[in-house]
Amino acid sequence: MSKPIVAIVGRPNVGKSTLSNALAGERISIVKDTPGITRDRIYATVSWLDTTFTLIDTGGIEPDSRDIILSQMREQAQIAIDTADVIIFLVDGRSGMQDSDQKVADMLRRSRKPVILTVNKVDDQKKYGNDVHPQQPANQPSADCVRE
Ligand SMILES: Nc1nc2c(ncn2[C@@H]2O[C@H](COP(=O)(O)OP(=O)(O)OP(=O)(O)O)[C@@H](O)[C@H]2O)c(=O)[nH]1
Ligand SMILES: [Mg+2]
Repeated sequence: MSKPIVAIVGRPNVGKSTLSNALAGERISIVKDTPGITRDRIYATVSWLDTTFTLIDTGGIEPDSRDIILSQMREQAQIAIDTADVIIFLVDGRSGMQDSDQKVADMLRRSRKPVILTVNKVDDQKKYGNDVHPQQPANQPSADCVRE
């Protein structure tokens, strides 16, 4: 049986490639604090817990742009959506919900595929506190939010 396909989709700069690299365990995608860095579809085979799957990192979707490059990136992301068995819809918890997130959500709804909404950039423990970081029993170190 062929491996299931998981696509990471979202608007630009939300951290799709960072998550993709973390899941793949290697730097397969370029990460930069500039929107529009990933332009194509980037594939990796990932083993996570007991499952092996194909992961696709996609370019950020700019839903309304008529710019030729941005519309080609949107087409590439649509191909990933069409190919995927499951879609990780990545959003940025720091910037909050944007109009383009809603438009990406509409695209994903139309796909009728299973979608996992995933909120990224919530690693600031002071800001997000126990909303996202499980409380640790006293004198036990927290290991859930270590970043390089
Ligand atoms: N604080 C924080 N920053 C993050 C996190 N994930 C990604 N970033 C930063 O966000 C910026 C964009 O990350 P990318 O992974 O390149 O984002 P992307 O969605 O692939 O961007 P495009 O390919 O341009 O659409 C980089 O500066 C990352 O270091 C996170 O969980 N927390
Ligand atoms: Mg990227």
